[in-house]
Amino acid sequence: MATMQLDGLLQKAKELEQQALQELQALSNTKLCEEFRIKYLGRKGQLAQLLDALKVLPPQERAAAGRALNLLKEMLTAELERRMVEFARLEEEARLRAEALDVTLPGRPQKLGSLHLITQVTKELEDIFVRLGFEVVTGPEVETDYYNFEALNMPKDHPARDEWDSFYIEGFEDLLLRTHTSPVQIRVMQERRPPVKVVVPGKCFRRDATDATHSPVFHQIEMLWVDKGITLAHLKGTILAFIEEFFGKNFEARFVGDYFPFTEPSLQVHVRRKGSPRWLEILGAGMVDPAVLQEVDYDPEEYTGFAFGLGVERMAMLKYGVDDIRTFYQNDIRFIETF
Ligand code: FA5
Repeated sequence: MATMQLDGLLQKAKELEQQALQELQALSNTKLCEEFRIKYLGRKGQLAQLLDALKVLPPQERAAAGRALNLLKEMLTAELERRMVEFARLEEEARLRAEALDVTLPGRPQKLGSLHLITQVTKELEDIFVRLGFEVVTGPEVETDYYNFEALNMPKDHPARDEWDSFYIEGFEDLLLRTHTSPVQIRVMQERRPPVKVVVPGKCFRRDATDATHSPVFHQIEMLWVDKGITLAHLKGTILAFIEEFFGKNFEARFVGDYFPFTEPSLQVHVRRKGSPRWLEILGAGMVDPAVLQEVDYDPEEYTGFAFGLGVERMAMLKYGVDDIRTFYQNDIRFIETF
């Protein structure tokens, strides 16, 4: 009985060998090789099933049959491996051929991007201020109530806060998107002793109704100069100098009285193209209020200073004849490519 089983098993092994070798010859790619491996050599494959059947043989026969099956397994594995390597090489070659770049083809020019007009104008203004001896610094766009209002002489119930209708951060009643770049004045003065001479470019956010000259997100450049003996004459001289440098001789400026809790006196500046009936307000300015200097432990008896915050979009509108501030944000490629 046992001999019958041995014979039967060896016969099956022979058939398996013939069939497997035939299939091996027919293989044509690595995917089929893998299917072959699973079918014959896998954990539940045909050879494994034969090896399993060894268990019923008496021990003395089991060894000889086991050796024969293992030899068969080694032979098929080696043969399969040889074919796998061959197909892998062919497939890699085909892939490289398919991905090959023809470096002799003529080039197709790609359009380069350019800086947005607002970025260009910000850089142009920064350059002017750097030439006038100012250092460029930046501050956070998400601010605390303290820096945006309180340290600028606007306690919680101050009516001037209504001027800057704010976006608060949900869940943090003390945090808001800064409504102007002035909070950076405080941050800088807290860190440094005078003289301080800085400009601060950055985004500002207000719940302003959108119209031709107002956007809920816009850009300001803040300027602050604190030292001994700074007067209103420095303020006017600096403003007139950078306006002429930026706009050239075809524009004119006028100073108009204003009110800011953190400057005294305060004023605003309007600019127009000479001959145009329309003035546009470009900045708010003033002499730094003594209360603000005290807040950062500067002695107002010893030091004075001036500051202003100018609207970058408004500067760009005037210089480049853009009638509506919304044009900057509509991303019309014809507008963007003009500059
Ligand atoms: C201020 O923001 C003050 N922090 C300026 C300042 C700084 C005064 C330092 C004194 C000392 P005001 O709200 O006026 O001021 O804004 C200044 C400029 O920002 C305006 O003249 C205008 O050019 C621009 N601006 C204000 N709101 C908008 C808006 N919604 N869209 C576009 N530009 C704006």
